[in-house]
Amino acid sequence: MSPADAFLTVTDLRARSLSAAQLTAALPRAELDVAAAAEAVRPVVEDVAARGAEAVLEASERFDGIRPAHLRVPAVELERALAELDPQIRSALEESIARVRAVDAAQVRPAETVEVVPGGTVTQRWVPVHRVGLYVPGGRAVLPSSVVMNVVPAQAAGVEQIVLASPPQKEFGGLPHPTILAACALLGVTEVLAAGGAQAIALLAHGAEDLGDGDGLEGVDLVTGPGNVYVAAAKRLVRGKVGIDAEAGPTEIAILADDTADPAFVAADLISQAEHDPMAASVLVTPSEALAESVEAALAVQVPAALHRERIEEALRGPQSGAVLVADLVQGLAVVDAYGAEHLEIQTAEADEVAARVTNAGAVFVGPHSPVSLGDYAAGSNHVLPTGGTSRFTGGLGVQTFLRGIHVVRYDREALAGAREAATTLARAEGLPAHGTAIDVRFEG
Ligand code: HSO
Ligand code: ZN
Repeated sequence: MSPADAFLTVTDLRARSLSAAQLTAALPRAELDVAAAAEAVRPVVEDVAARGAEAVLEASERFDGIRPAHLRVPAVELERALAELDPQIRSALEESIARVRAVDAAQVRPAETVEVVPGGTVTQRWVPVHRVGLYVPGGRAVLPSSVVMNVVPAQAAGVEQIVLASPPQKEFGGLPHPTILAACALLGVTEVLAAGGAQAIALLAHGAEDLGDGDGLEGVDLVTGPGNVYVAAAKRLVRGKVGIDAEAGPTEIAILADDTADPAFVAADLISQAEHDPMAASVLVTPSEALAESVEAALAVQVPAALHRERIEEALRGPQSGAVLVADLVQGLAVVDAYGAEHLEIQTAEADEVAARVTNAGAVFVGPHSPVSLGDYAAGSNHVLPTGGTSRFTGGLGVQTFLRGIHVVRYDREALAGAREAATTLARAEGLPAHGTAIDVRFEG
């Protein structure tokens, strides 16, 4: 198999027994050099920190080819965008918002109090981040659905101040894309910046004394949202001054499928994410050589008919994509866990049981009728998800991204007496006797 003109290069792991680390090395995945991009964007980020709005405007001229008339989008533009929004797109956005809201409402966490001993409690309070900056890209594709995916969980968490930044578009007079503005208006987001790329991230993090309209911009506490490698690099540079969600890389789909899967569905789903970016990754993992062959045949039919066929072909033929043949679903699960895909589809017999055994993925899509593109828009799940294998240590954007847990400790005298021995012993063991004294002093005299 794998003829010269195949879309997916085949890696055959059937006869190989590999450790998780060896599997990771054997699987297709592109390296994203965020460190190199960080060096490239460092001057821009530092310039914005030093000179504020003027540095952002100069960077926009250089990178977006336009100097926006307003860095802060005027309220009338938001209202106009919503008034002029195609009613069908409006109701689709409303549907998407309602579904994500329904899921996110259930993620809001009440304070939990544990009585550790009588009179001694620890309460975990969940407190929203005060001011957040949400980035919505506007390069190759303009994605108003990403406005929904950033804003809805922040609102559900109770974030008070939301600032959204999206690149100025030449064809819209230096404003962000009107559908992005309309989505902001629909969600009640009023602080919107016409800024993109590294300069937008720097502006959100550092704020500006005067945005060019006589008013300042306060820096945010947390920056979230997807973007290209320069956006990821700028997030890396501002991290520490502010929080960030993740450094997003090109989108990924992995599909674990057996011979019960419909090859046309599998091919369509691989194509759907390849459509984003020539660097997007589409990976099929299957114990069925026959399925791999029929998916390849379906790709040969579907790819040439796609609007973005060149980009899709580049993504599918790239070293980051491929088909992986495994001995069985047990090895298939080891492979998908080692890969830790941003999006993982399970198209196998007993799909629920197989999906329940997955431990590393940004989101899992189960069965033949749960394609990733459903999750991109209208499942109720979030589509801002960890890429590049980072699902090993982080989840996708959600209500919890915007919440901080604060422990509130309340002990009375008796409860403190019960903890005295343990605490003072550990204080002595650590050579920090003043720690012990701070307890003992309460029982002396
Ligand atoms: N699949 C992308 C999100 C997206 N797709 C937005 C279409 N619009 C990353 O999860
Ligand atoms: Zn997508």
